[in-house]
Amino acid sequence: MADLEDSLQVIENNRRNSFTVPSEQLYPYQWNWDSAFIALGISSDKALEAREELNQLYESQWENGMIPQIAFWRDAEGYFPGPDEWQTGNGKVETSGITQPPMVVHAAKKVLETLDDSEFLQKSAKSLKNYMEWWINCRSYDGRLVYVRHPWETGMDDSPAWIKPLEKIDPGNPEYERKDLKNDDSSKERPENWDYDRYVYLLRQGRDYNWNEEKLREFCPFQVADILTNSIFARACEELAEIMEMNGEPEKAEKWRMQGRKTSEAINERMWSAETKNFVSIDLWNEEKLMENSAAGFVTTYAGIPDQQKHEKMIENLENNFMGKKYIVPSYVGKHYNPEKYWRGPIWINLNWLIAKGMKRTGETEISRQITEDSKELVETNGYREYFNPETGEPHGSEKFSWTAALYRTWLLS
Ligand code: 9WN
Repeated sequence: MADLEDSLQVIENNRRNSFTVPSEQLYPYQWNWDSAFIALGISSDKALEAREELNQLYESQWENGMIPQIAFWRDAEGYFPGPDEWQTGNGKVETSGITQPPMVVHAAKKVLETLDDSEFLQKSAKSLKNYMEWWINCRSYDGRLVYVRHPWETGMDDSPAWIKPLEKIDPGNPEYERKDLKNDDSSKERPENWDYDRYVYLLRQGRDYNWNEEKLREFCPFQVADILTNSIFARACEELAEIMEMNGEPEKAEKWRMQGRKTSEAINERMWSAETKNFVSIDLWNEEKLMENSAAGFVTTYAGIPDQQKHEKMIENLENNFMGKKYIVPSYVGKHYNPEKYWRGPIWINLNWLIAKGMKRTGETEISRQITEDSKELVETNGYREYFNPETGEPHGSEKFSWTAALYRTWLLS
């Protein structure tokens, strides 16, 4: 039976000293946005552990401000690509050379609401400001939209939106051994070798350029303004402003509020597709909108971005194309839809959490309620799994997945 105690147990079993692995089975290290979701899920009743989770994440931050996607704090088997492949880090810990959506700002704000801790406040203010400045300095052309240079940075690795930009890459015949195909199910559900060849190509290119962002801006073939990352970034700007206020820095707070507005405006101006009736990502090499109908577009509501007209069209799309399934919200609908394949259709609890929160913020309380109820039911019936089939509710991917347990708790606690 899923409940507060049981979900906490999942997280505690996945904790390794000062951080929590997404799942021992598949992902035995610290992941950036996973840790943020985990901290969020325990922020109100286990705030000290949540603080430790984030402090450990801050420890992995690079000198240039980037907080990496993975920090390899321990030796572990069973994950590719490991530290030997990335060959980088910050001197304290080996890490990957890319990042993930900046959910950590929201998590830190939540922990700061529970804990009166000036040391953690100062540390968070400094680390998060550096991280957010890194996005603008190293990952933006216009100071408004930010870009990613690897599908793993989006957290939605094999989203059909990445097919077009990845098609431009000829990876040759890279040698590597996948470790994620642990059984027949995972072979069917995880991304294809076609995608992995290109993931590895981009990784090795980053390594060849010594993770130099300026050089990679010149040469990296995958440069995408991802709608999910930009929406989370816009909200993170608002919340960084609040953290700056708490830290007695009102001028910096104003600067981040402005940044959030600038990013939101640019999203309305540049990332809307009237044809798809959704916000979409952009391939920045040729300014091409990646027209796939992904649930990522609905996360714009999480930062209150859509203007009225776009909002209405987008809800029409959500109701007509995403809500016909037994459970909502499928991560994608369209010609590449597969209800069991990773980010090509299954329901992911973190995406549902973001959309439910956004729907509530923008006045769509009934949709928000429905997403929350469906998500809870999926977990209560099938356990804390990584993803679920929207047509049957059948669970897939890793068992005892940390962010599923953590976000389930936020619903029980609210
Ligand atoms: C690559 C850890 C991570 C999540 C991502 C999810 C999956 C990794 C992988 O697992 O990605 O980062 O190897 O498939 O797509 O969102 O952070 O849970």
